Amino acid sequence: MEQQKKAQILIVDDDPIQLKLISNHLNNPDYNLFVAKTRAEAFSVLDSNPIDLILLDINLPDGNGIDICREIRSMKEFSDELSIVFMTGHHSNEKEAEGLSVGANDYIYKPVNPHVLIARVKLQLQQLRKTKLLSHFAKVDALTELGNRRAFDEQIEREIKRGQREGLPVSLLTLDIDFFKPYNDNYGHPQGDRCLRDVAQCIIKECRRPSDFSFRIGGEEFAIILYNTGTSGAHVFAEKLRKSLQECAIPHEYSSISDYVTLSIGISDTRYCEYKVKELIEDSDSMLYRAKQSGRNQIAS
Ligand code: GH3
Ligand code: MG
Ligand code: MG
Ligand code: MG
Repeated sequence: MEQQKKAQILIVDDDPIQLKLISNHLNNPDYNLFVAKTRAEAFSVLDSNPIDLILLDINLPDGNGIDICREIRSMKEFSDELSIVFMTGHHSNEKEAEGLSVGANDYIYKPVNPHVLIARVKLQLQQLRKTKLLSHFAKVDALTELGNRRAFDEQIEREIKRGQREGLPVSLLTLDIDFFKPYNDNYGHPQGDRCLRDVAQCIIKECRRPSDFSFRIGGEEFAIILYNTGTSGAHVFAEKLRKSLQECAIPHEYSSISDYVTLSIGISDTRYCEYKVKELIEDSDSMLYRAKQSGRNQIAS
């Protein structure tokens, strides 16, 4: 079982006594605590740490908690994988309702009771763990552990927008295993699944940069997005991947072109389709078709 990571908790309060008090209550080996006394400090901590939970005061010298909460909820990178709990001396139903309506997960009154604080923090972290697990399963292909079709659709949009913003190319590789139907028909479905996992491992091994993203988008079809890489770079990458699969030497007696499992790869590049998602995917697909038509186990761009 994977060891559970420490929860990262940010406490935001302009009152140093409160900060000390809350920190003491939450002093627990399972928690990693960060503190911030201002809005600016809070965002600086958020920028450079994977925070799970924020305990947020409402009145701060350079802003207020309600606006901070609203701002965080509008930032896509945080989505719902961050829990926000107001912790305030405002004993007002209106304020509490407002806090929850701008996206807070909970609202605690000060002075806090340590038992209540600990219990609520624990509950939030449990909820968060479930949310993260759900979003993992929604985006990961269970067979290969690569991103699934849904993850691909989201990522390609994101990377193309980023490429357009930064003026950098994005390449898309569409890959399809050659003669996989005869493989499956002859070796059986469980062996077919093993083959898909082996090919996926080969892909994972070659995607070395943090800006390389790989997916299984269909039965025996894969996609790789290479950020800041044009067609020629993508070609070098694809050739390395093709060689690497060759070295894996997965036997395939029923392939018409090789004794081993091979891939055909189509490549497209945003510079030829003005950063349009649909066109990029279509181009890559038609290049894959060309690679198949030209004899398989090859790359077309
Ligand atoms: P080509 O060289 O033109 O790509 O031919 P092919 O036989 O690979 O292509 P085709 O699309 O006809 O066959 C795909 C096969 O992939 C059909 C099915 O048997 C198999 N397949 C699809 N999804 C899965 C899966 O999840 N597990 C396994 N084991 N096989 C799958
Ligand atoms: Mg305050
Ligand atoms: Mg196919
Ligand atoms: Mg195929």
